[in-house]
Amino acid sequence: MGNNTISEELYSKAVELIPGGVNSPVRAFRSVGLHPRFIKSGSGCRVMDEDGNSFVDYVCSWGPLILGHAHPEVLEALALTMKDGTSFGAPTRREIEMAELIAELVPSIEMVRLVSSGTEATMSAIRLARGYTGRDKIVKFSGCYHGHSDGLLAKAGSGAATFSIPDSLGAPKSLVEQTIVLPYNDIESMGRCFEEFGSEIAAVIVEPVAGNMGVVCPVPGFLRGLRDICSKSGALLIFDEVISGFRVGLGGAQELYKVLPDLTCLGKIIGGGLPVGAFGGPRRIMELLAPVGGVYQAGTLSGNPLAVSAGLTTLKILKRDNPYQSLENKSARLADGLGKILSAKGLKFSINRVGSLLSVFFGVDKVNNYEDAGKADRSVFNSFFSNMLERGVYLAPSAFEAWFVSAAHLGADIEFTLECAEKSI
Ligand code: HOZ
Repeated sequence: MGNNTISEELYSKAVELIPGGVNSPVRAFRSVGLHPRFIKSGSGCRVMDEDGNSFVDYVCSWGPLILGHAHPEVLEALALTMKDGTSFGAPTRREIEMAELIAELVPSIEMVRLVSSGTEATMSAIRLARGYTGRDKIVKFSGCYHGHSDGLLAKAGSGAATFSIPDSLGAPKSLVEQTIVLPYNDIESMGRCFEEFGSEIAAVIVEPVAGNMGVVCPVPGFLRGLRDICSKSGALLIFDEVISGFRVGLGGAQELYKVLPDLTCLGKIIGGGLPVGAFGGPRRIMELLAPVGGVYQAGTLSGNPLAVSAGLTTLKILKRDNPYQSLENKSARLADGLGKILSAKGLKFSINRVGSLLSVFFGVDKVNNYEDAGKADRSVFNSFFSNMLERGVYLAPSAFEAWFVSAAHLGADIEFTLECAEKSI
């Protein structure tokens, strides 16, 4: 035990008390054959582990930290809010401000309900869609991940893909049978599905930029096609913008691709690093929620003052500073640099990127869906991952996850990352 690192010692203790030693599977380094680093602190684009190692961080808490770690304005807002108490289970002034700002910035949202996680947002949006349409079936796409509620754990991405459990044990068969799974980016199969089951389908849920099988961009016409088919059949189109919301632009993927869903799910960035999710849409649908309508949905800590304060401050900063062009430039430099390094070494690869969201797939030359992603060479990823970690770059420990660039990553951090990549391939 004497020569172990502090992270190793903490990990051996954690596995005795917490399943797998982690409170969310994606944090385990199992699929890359390592033990997780225990993180002590974060500042800007860097995290520090318990052993005193510092890393340029591209996990950024799996997406929320678009402004980087410990942003001073977010911390100040939290400190001020905290002085008045931490939770009331009653409405507070900032929740209105937050709803107003979300409705202003996200094109399809008129009304919004705050929850505490992305999982809650998608689960509630599906219930609302079923209540609104009076239908039971839903359509999702393989490799998309919409949180861990039963009916959405069918051919799921993220940790479910990383650990080869795309269909979870314990999800009732009768419920999963209501979920139709189709290939991403394949509008023909969607058309065929609707010819057969159209009148039974309540909703189609999709990540408009997929971020949980690595990053997969929508091919031209895919999102528009989904919109048209849903509108024709009366099914609701749900965009899961938990990752893409406020990430690929202020108005999310719906603004970028100019396709409006009926319902939008948000999370990650809107919590500024605290637990928040949200779902929203037009008044005619949203007012079916209790206490106005008959679709029940609730939460003790929904709209929690601290979470709203961190989220609202983050959204205000994004609106004020509009960092998206700068994020685009840095991320393009990173992706181009990585591409040049891989090409010079004669390796086959595909780098998928939308703004500050990107993925590198090794050993394949295009990735348009989950099947393509599954062909990527995981052993090359695993050695790349551990070499990068050794050199001070912290990537998500899975070939099926995205890299997140934040406003706190400076040009020098990108160049450092490229130097490390050059030596790590
Ligand atoms: N969407 C995140 C990873 N792709 C989820 C993070 C988690 O599962 O902990």
